[in-house]
Amino acid sequence: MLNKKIEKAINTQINVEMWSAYLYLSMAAYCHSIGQTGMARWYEVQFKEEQDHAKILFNYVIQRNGRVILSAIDTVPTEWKSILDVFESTLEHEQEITAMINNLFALTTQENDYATQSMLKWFIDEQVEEEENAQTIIDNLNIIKDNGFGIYTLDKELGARAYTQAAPLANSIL
Ligand code: OFO
Repeated sequence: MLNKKIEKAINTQINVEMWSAYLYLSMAAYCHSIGQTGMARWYEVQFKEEQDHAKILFNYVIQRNGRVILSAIDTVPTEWKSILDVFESTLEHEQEITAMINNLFALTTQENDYATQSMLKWFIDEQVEEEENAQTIIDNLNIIKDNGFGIYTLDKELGARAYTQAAPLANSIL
């Protein structure tokens, strides 16, 4: 049985992951609007990954005989100043998510909920990757600056990103 405090915190996190998915879909739309189809594709993969994160938490609550409560997804930004701005916003967002996952992990320590703590380890590792991915693209953009060929090449490279279902969802219908 899932501790009620933890259940509530995971439900909040499910909503945040769905908001993240919506945010990245909005970023994909922005990239399409400025003709960066490879970058849009990168964000479309990100959109799917965020849904996976929500699904992992959804499955976990059910598995522990808890109750999933879905709530409204807030509106998301729709405009950014530049390609660099959109990726900087991504990094900032991921840093906020890392802090939320850390708080959730801290709560499991406080509540002696070791099963939830174990499940959250996947998210802790995932956040390292999420921040690294955004930082690497920002570093590349800072080198490229306004170089058209550089932007073109980066767009092609990011467009090659493929979606892979998150490992904890293996054998899950969701
Ligand atoms: Fe779910 O990790 Fe990004 O937001």
